[in-house]
Amino acid sequence: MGYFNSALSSSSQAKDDAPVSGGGLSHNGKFSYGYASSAGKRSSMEDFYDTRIDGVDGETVGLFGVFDGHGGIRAAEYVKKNLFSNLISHPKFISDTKSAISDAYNHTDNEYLKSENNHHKDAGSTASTAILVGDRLLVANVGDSRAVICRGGTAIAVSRDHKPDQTDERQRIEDAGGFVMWAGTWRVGGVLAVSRAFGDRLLKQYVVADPEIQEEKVDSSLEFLILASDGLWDVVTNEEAVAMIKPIGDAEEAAKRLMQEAYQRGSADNITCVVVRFLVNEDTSSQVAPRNQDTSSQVAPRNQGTSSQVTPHNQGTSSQVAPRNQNTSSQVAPRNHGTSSQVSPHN
Ligand SMILES: *[C@@H]1O[C@H](CO)[C@@H](O)[C@H](O)[C@H]1NC(C)=O
Ligand SMILES: CC(=O)N[C@H]1CO[C@H](CO)[C@@H](O)[C@@H]1O
Repeated sequence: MGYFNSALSSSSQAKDDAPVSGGGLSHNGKFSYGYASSAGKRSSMEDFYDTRIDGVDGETVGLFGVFDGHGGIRAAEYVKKNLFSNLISHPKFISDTKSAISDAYNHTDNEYLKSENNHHKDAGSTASTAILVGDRLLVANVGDSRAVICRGGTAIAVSRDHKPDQTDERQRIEDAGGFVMWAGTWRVGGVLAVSRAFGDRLLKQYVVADPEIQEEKVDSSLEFLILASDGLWDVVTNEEAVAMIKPIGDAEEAAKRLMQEAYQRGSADNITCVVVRFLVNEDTSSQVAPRNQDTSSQVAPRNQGTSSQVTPHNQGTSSQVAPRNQNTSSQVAPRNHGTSSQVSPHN
């Protein structure tokens, strides 16, 4: 799988904090996705995201993630570059997806810590990811980014925010010899406001990258999924977010709408939203959808001005907030409005 190579080159830029957005459609016509990301009111950007559609063992798979960094961008950037590659190449990715996800999280965290040696000790990252394999949606989470679905019109959180004041999290930290202390908010060791994360070398015994994973069936009642960093969830409730984008068929427009709303409500943090719309539930029950179909039999999703849209199949649609990988973000998706970039102070 060579689709990650392009993420490595970098160029520097300073910049305005113009938001980026983009999106795409799965080759099998079963889902579309969109993303929108903004540095928000402050100028540095530590949110990253990845959206990919790929084929593994004949299955179309979708991989979506939001990675909110702290203490610098190193951990979030690393996770964005490596987590999904590690996952897709896991031998049990299709047969035992849950274990593969746990392993990939653990492995990616270990490799990150190795690669950083003693630098960037404070860098860490959340990961809120959604993996689509056939009619299964697996949501895995570490930290306080959040996944919410709309099922049958109702907003349902499908991840739990990992905060140090949660009883079981606090217990786990204390059992490992750590402590949780109030310092503006509850913090592990008086320092970190999330109880699980990638990186965070100094707190690693307590702040683990062990994901909680929930599985959802993709059926006719599942309408869409939102993944977002706390820049959204700090100012918009799950119910509000779902109600706001329910009428918006275009996933990119929906992601932008959420980002703009959070910004307008004064979110002071980085804001990154990914929206995945499930298109299986259109009235196609009688229609047989053959696998490996060629384009002539492809189902066209409703509501979507897709005529000019190209399907980024097998394209490693990696996308990124930080402008240092400008060249990758422009190849993300044909609809990418890649309006320049974000500041990403590299240190
Ligand atoms: C994570 O990986 C380390 C090193 O390979 C291993 O010792 C540990 O048991 C793993 N933890 C989990 C939860 O899989
Ligand atoms: C623009 C903005 O809010 N930047 C923030 C992104 O998040 C990091 C970590 O939370 C902050 O340090 C930045 O100021």
